[in-house]
Amino acid sequence: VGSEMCIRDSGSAGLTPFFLFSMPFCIKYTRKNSKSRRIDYCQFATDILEYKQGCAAAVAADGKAKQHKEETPMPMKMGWRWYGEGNDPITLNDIKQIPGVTSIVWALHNKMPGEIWEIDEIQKVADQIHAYGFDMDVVESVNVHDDIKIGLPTRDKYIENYKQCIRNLSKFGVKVICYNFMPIFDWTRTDLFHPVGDGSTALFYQKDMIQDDYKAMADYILGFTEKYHMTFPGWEPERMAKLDELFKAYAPVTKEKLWENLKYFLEALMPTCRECDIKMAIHMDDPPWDIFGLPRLLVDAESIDRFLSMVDDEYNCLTLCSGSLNANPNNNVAEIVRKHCDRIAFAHIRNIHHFPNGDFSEAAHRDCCGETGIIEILRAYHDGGYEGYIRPDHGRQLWEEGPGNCRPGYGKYDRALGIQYMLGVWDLLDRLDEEKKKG
Ligand code: CS2
Ligand code: MN
Repeated sequence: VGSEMCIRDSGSAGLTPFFLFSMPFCIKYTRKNSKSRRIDYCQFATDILEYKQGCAAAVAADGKAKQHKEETPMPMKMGWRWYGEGNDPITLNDIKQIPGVTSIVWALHNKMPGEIWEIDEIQKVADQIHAYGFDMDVVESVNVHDDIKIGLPTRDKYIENYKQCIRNLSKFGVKVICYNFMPIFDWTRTDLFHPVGDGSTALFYQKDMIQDDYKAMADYILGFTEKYHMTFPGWEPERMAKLDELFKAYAPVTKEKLWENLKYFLEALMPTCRECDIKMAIHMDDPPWDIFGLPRLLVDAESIDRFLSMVDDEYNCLTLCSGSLNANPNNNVAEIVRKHCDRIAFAHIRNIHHFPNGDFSEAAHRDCCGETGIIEILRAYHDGGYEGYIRPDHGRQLWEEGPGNCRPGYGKYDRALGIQYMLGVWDLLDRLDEEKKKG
């Protein structure tokens, strides 16, 4: 850029967030206790906690109460993926303070694929989300049972359960269900906290480490989840404990067979989706190529065309994940948006930085931090009059965020920065359109 971005440094490097925040309290209490002039940091910490709890209670008392100007309503709705109370270090109160977020992207994370999500369980989360004035329109994910992907006779039972989930979710106004159809593994990475070079870390994929040893990769991810008492969706320890069995069960499932099984599943669901007005939005495969001999379907423009025409129904939609698709740098995500804007129910925005040897790292959302083309993608959605849901996908881990206090890819800061970047671009596109209309 021609101009340089500066930040005023008051010399508190290393201690920053807590001390900057506690400064006004320090001054106030130092004066009050001027006899001893002792700064009691424990007291300050307690005060801050109480003060923050007070703020949270005020917001929860009236989720709509805002002291700042009402935000301009946008047709596109900004979401934030939240792992639920007690399961996510980020609170709804934290999320409420990010300008522009209206939708909590949620799930019942304790559910195994194939189980029914019961009304009272959904109600509990709904009460929490609604107390803060958010909608709960998008679920990510209702995971699909392996028997459905493999095409076993037992699949019909699990499809019936899935339909019941759809019906139950519709009672709470849910509009979109994000899911994936990847055999065995969800997203796959070789390093969850890889140094980016500026002090932050990000998810990283080292190509030569994902060859034939699926156990080494699974051990790494599961070692992490065990150590830090965190389970990742799609990496349920119960399923992962039976990896060899799973690989055996998937052995006869060729790519064509997997397509057939996906079609069977969706055709069975479509009438219920229509009845309940809920869109099924498939997530792209991540990374978008076969791994460990397992077929992957949603990998490029051609396969997306095939998917949409295979079940040509307005309730059969996409979760278009820019980062998953662009792990293959030949995939032009903006072009796909332009072609299928009306069938994208949910947009994941993530930027990727590629290395010449095929490795890739996740990057900040700012366009020039990676090669995914974030501005072009946003422009494509804007031109298409996109009215669906959008969320920042993975962010980097910043500042004090690290293993143990942060879900990989789902920290607080970089996703909040990403949202402000995306909305900045979007607001400008709105403004340019308005000016064009005025002439
Ligand atoms: C997500 C996916 O964290 C991520 O990479 O985008 O795990 C996504 O939630 C699932 O594939 C959807 O089922
Ligand atoms: Mn995604």
